[in-house]
Amino acid sequence: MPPTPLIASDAHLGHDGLVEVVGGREVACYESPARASAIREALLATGDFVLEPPTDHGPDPISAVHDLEVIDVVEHAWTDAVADGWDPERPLLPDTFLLRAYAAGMALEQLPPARHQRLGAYCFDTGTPIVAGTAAAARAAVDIGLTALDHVLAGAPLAYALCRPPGHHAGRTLIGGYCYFNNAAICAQSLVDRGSRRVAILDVDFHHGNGTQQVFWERGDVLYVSLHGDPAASYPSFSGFALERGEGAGEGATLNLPLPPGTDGAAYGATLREALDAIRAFDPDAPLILSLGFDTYHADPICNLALVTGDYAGIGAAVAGLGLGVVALQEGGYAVDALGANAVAFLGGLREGIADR
Ligand code: SP5
Ligand code: ZN
Repeated sequence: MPPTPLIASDAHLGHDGLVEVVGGREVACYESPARASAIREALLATGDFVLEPPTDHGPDPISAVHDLEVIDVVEHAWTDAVADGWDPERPLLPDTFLLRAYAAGMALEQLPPARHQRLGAYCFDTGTPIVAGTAAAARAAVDIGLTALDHVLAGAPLAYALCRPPGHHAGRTLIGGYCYFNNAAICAQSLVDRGSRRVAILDVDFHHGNGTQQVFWERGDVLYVSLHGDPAASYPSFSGFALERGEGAGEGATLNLPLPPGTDGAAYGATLREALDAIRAFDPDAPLILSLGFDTYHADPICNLALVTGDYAGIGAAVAGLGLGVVALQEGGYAVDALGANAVAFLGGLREGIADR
C-alpha cells in the first residue's frame, strides 16, 4: 500500500498557550506543541507516511462554518490586547463571560470595540488561551484538514491531518476546549459545498464535540456520530447526552453514545459497532470525516476511559471496514509519551483494514 499523506506544518509552534485554569488552579496547558511533535515523529518513523505541507484554502471555508464576528475575535484579540498594553509574555483568557441571563440580546454594536474585550462573548471556558501565534496556527490547522481532504478526493484512501489546535469544541460563534476553528466541521461543509448530499462525521475523541454538533444540529445532510465520556461526569458537561438527537431536518442526524468512566477496549468496541452501523445506514456519498483523539487512553491526565495502545489498531481497522475514504483529523490526547504509539496503532490499523478490503 502506498504511503499515507501526513499533512502538517510548523505554524502550530506559535500557539503555546502556557497556562489554563482548571479545577481552580493555573496549570500548564495540556494542549501543548509537544503533542504534535510526538505524533509526527512516530508516524514518520514507520516509513508508512509521507509528510506534505498544507495548501492555502483562503478564508471562505472558515466563514462557511463560523460567524465573522468570532473569526474577527480569533484573528485580532491578541493584537488588540497588546496595543492596549497587554504583557506579551502572558496568554489572553477572558475575565468575564457574556451570559444571556444578564445580557439577553446584547447586540454586536454594544460589545466593546477591542477584540480582546469581546473574548468572553464567544469563549465558553478557561482553558482556551490566545497568544501571538494562535490565529495563524488555527488557520493552518484548517488548511491542514482541507489539504488532507483534497488528497482523499484525489484518490488516496486515507489522509491524516495533524491539526493543532484541535477543532471539535468550536461552534458557529463559540470557541473553547482548546479549539478556535472547527477543522472537521469545515471539511464536512466543504464536501457539502462541492455537492455531497450525505456526509458522515465520526468523533472518537474522549470529549463530546459540542461545536460540531451545534454546527450541524438542524441539518440532515451531515450525520454527526460521537463516542465520548459521559458528560454527566466529564467535560464539556452540558452537551453529549444520548437524548440530544438533532432537530428539524437534523432530527436523528446526531447520535451521541456516552460511555461510563472506566470503559475498556471491549466495551468501547461494542459501542463503536453501533456507531458504524448508523453510518452505514446513513449511506454517505463522501469520505468519512474522522475526529480522532487519543484522550480515551487509560493514562490520559484529564480523562477517564481505559483504552490501551493495542485497542487503537482494532478501532482503526473497524473504521476502515466502512469502505469509505477517510480524512482523519487530530483532535485531543494529552498523555504525550503515549501519543506516538497510539497514533501509529490507530492509523496502522486503518491502513491494514484498507489494504484488506
Ligand atoms: C480537543 C479536546 O480534547 N479538548 C478538551 C478540553 C478539555 N478541557 C477541560 C479540562 C477539564 C479537565 N478536568 C480534569 C479532571 C481531572 N481529574
Ligand atoms: Zn478531547
